[in-house]
Amino acid sequence: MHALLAAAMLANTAPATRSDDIPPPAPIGPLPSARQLAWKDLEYTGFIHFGPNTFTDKEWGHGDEPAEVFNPTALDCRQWVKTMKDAGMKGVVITAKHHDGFCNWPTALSTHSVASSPWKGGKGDVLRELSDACREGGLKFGVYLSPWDRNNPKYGTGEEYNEYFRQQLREVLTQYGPVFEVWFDGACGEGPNGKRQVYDFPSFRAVVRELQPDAVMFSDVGPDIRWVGNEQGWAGETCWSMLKAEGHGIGNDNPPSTKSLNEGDIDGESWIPAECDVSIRPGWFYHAHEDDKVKSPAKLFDLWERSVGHNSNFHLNFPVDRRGLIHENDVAAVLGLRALVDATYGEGTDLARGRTTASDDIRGFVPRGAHEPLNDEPLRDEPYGSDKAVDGDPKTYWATNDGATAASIEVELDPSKPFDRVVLAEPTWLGQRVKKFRVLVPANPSDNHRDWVTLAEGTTIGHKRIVRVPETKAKYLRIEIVDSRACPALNAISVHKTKIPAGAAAKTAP
Ligand code: FUL
Repeated sequence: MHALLAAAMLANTAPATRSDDIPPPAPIGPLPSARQLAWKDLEYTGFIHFGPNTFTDKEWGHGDEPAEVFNPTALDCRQWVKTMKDAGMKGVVITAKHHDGFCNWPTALSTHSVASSPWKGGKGDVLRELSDACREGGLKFGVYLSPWDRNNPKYGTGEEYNEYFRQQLREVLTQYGPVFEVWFDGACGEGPNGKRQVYDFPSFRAVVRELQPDAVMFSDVGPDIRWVGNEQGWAGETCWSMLKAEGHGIGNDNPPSTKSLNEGDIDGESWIPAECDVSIRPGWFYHAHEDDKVKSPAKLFDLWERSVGHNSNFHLNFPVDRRGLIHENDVAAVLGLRALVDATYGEGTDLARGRTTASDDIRGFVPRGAHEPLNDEPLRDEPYGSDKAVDGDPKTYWATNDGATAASIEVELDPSKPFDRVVLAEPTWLGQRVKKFRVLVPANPSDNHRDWVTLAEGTTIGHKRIVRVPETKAKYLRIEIVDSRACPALNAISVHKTKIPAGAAAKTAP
């Protein structure tokens, strides 16, 4: 008999004491805002780099490129939106303005924009077309507005440029409907007059909060989402949503190490989760010579698992081409990723869903070391029972009693079905709690399950933690929370088998 079950049945000959009104665990700060929680649930979003660089083969335009170079022949934002929707993305952020200062919308504040280009006789507006296509297709719309502007003569003048930038923000945040994310790049180079600008970020942020209060702001240090410390698309194995942001800024006064951005800080005073931005090609902008350098579906799957599965969001860039389309090779790669994600994590793949569970600590039971009995019906409706971790509902969760910093939960599996991924999730509205965990299976199914072998050890969990384990078949899966900042809770445990075609195995190294 299952060891925990056996102990549970002995210990629970009489029903455990229970309360009819068991309070939830107290949250442990810092805590996420509603807008941060909503953004985290998106998990996977698109990024678009498009502008004069697309036509001049540059990554950083100098700002002196004539607007005439911008002339897509077949721009179709519906094709972008369809590609991203089909890929499983939930939103898109477009470079409204990159460092070259060219505006993809007909701004009233500068002549360096689509209005001076030959595209649509100067009557075009990329932000209009994309935001309309997003609304039509059900994708969230976001903007990247580069503070570094190598074209505008006001750049480097101080308050005059800061006011220009705020006015630009007002244009892009008032004319195109709801904006879910505003992306502030940290670059601060020289402008057309050879001067650098001192950005007034507090005032930029105030404009965003005023005009789009639900939008999250990205920058190196948030305030809502942080840069993950690399542009390769992966977060640390340890990844806290907390960051020591105080005393640090954007660009040169970043938090001191990429470690802090990449892994977060357990003692960070601010809740600023990471976004993993990466391009599907080597460059952010389109270069024909990179048509054969598009990341493979297996590589993208590796990054998807190490971003979404490392308590971060995956923000994947498409360098839109000179036609104004997402290139066929990029479309094929991203749909290939979708197929891999669906085959592994899609509907019907979870081998733990609805299975029998047990735990040595259930919130609301008098802490007496008793185990929850399996299949004991009167206990199955416990609000924080272990079954809540496998019910497929992210709002319900298994939770332990106050004061606990360690606890175990077990799931009975079908031993005929192999698995190589275990996914764990915390109800992060209560704060990020778990510091260390182990994934175990019985050493020998016939020895009454008293000996366990460790398949994997980990640190943080957060919104979603994908744990790669050797391919295994087992009758029981045991998750041990070894240490936690406050009594542990899990709202999901799921178990999966990857379906990656032979020869396309994902690398695990960064
Ligand atoms: C960087 C920029 O300098 C790149 O051009 C690109 O936009 C990337 C997403 O952010 O810092």
